Amino acid sequence: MSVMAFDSDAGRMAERDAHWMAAALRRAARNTGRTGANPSVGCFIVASGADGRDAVVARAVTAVGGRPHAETEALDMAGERARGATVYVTLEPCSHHGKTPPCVNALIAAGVSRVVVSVTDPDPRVSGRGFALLRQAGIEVVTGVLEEEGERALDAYLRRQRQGRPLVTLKLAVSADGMIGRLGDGQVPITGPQARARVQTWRARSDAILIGAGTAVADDPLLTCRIPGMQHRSPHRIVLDKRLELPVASKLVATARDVPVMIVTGKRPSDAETDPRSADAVAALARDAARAMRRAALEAEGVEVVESDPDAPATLLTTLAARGIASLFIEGGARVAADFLAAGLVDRIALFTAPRVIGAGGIAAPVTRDHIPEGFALSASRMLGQDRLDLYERAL
Ligand code: AOF
Ligand code: ZN
Repeated sequence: MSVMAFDSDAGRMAERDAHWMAAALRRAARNTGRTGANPSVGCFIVASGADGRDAVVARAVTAVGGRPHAETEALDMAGERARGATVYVTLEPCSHHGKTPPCVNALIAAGVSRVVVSVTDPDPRVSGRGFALLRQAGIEVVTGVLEEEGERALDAYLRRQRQGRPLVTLKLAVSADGMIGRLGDGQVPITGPQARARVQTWRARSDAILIGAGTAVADDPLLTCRIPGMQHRSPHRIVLDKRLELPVASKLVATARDVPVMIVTGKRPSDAETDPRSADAVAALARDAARAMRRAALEAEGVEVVESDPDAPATLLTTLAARGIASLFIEGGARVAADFLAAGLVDRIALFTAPRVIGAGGIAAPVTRDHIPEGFALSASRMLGQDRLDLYERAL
């Protein structure tokens, strides 16, 4: 049990609330990217001891997979010690009967006296109702504590709830001469080991990674998180593959039973309009048959094939959000990056610039430090070994 002393002065209350909310936010970060369609929420239950000191009686985070919710976990841990205590929670407690009963009911039944929250839940089943029910039960409710930090911690969930699409981060590794690779050369190493390790931790925190078929075929990447102890945190891998070109022998397909692979492909072209006896129609039928066989072969290996127009990034993002994907990490190549940027659907750019020179035959990067798309502002920079990392964010 950790103990912390505070001035009894009422003016120190805000400071105390901010202190415990910061602790709840740190706890929430533990399961970011691991709670499925549910946000990772942190919860601390703090009781005042007779000596006026705060004592933590429970700390919890939304469980892996999204349930139980943080508050019910914390209340279970606290037991009778929750009575009269203050509950710090990073998101408004839920008021709906979903896959689990409402957290507000559990908080009321436990007899807590105060609930301090960072962010109001935009889920239409909750949104303000959680606060109202707690207040009706005579519980003091304080909202908006460390709200900016809370919004940042829940950014992917909030984006999905408010805009119906995932938060999109575009990662690019660019050589000193502004290239992302070399035509026909497969994977060309651009960044060093520290930058690559950083990319793998981002993979672990994302719900899904997306690449284009060109990159999937040329590079034959695995796209998993291989940091020791974090291998189980690899996200879903998505390939935009209009013509179903991903080889059954690729590393992605070979590992599809361990880490899910989704192929997004175009709808089958309509077979109307042409004369069914024409050469065009016969060729189209042959193409359809070959495609159906490739699809069956991929599905037999455990790959999920989804039909959505790969040239319409907005539609694709809506499809992904409906499947519970709240954070998407785009890893290549140039065409996919350019398409998402042009559609205004990139929220953050993680740009690595390496000292290595690619030279002749290079594939030009759609973004470099000298050519940052309009609307993005630099939010952080650092060196990782020899490579420079610049993070850019789109102003909301
Ligand atoms: C909480 N605490 O830890 C989380 C909450 O499908 P269900 O029943 O699990 O409900 C999902 C919704 O619950 C989700 O959209 C969000 O509103 C809320 N998530 N709420 O009280 C938690 N993860
Ligand atoms: Zn809940």
